[in-house]
Amino acid sequence: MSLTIYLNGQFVKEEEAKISVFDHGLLYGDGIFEGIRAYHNRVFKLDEHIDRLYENANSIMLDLWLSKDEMKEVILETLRKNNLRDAYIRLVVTRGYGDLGLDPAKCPKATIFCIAAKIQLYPQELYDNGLVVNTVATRRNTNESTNPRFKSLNYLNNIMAKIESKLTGTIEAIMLNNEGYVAEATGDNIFIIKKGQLITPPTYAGVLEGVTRNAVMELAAKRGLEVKETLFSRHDIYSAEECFLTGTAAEVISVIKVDGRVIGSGKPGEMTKSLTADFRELTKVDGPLIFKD
Ligand code: PXG
Repeated sequence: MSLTIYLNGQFVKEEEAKISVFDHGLLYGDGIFEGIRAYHNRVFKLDEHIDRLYENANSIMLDLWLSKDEMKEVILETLRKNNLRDAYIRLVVTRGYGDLGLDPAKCPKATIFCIAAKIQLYPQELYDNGLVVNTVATRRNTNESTNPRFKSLNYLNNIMAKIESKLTGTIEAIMLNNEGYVAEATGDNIFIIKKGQLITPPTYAGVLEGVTRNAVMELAAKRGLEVKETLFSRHDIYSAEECFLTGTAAEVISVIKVDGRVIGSGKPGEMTKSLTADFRELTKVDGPLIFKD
C-alpha cells in the first residue's frame, strides 16, 4: 500500500513525494534529520527529538518555517494519515531548492518532509543472543569538522564504517574518535558496565547525544547504577562485564563479542536485560497520543 508523505505543507502519495535535483540536501548533504519511533499509539520522546532538530537547525543556521508545535503536529498527522500506532518516523529538513553553488543564501526556503512507515527491526535472535561487532578503521568526524553531534544528512562517515563492518562479517561497527577513544556505533550509542558503573562516552568524544542514550541513563540511575560519562578505550570494552548499544531503531541491544574478545559471560548480561525491560515499559507511557480514542 502506498504511504502518505508530508512534503512542504501538503500530504501527498508516496509516488508524488518528490524533491528537486537542485535541493541542497541532495547536492551537498546540507540538512538535518530525526529518526523517531511511535509505540502503542504514542510518539516516544517527541519533545526531545524536536528540541534536538531545532538546536541543530540553529547551529547550521537553517531557518525552520514551522514552529515546534506545528512540527509535532506534522508528525502526529502523518501517523494518523497512515493509520499507524507503531512506526518509524523519518523527519528530514534540507536547506531547500537552490542553484549549483554552495551558498545557502541561494536557497530561499527549507524543504521539510516526514515519512512514517512500519519499522524493520533487527531479528529477535540478535536481541536474545547479542551482537558480535568489530572496530573499524574509519574514525568519527572531529567536532570541528562535521560535528558528530549534528544529526546531519552527511552520513558518509558512518556509511563507510558500516561497509567496513560488513567486510569483517559483522552487521554493526564500533567507531573510535580521532584520539582513539571509543565513540559510538554507526547509528547507535555504546555503553559498558563495569564494577556497578554504567559508562558511556561523553558527547565531546564525538558522539550523537542519542535520545535513547539519555533515556537509558535515566533508567539506570533509577535502578541505582552509578552513571558515568567518561572517555574509554577498546581495552575497557574487552574487560567490561556487559556491553550494549542504544538507538531509536535498535532500542537496547546487547553486545557479546568485540574484535574477537568475548564480553562478560558471552551472553546478554542481567543488567542489559533489565534495562531493556525498563525501556520497553517506558515506551508504553511516554509521549503524546496519536489517536485520542
Ligand atoms: N549515534 C548515531 C551516529 C546515530 O545516527 C544514534 C547514535 C542514536 O540516537 P537516538 O537519538 O536514535 O537514540 C544515532 C541515531 C537506522 C538509523 O535506521 C539510526 C540512526 C540514524 C539513522 C538511521 O538504524 N540513529
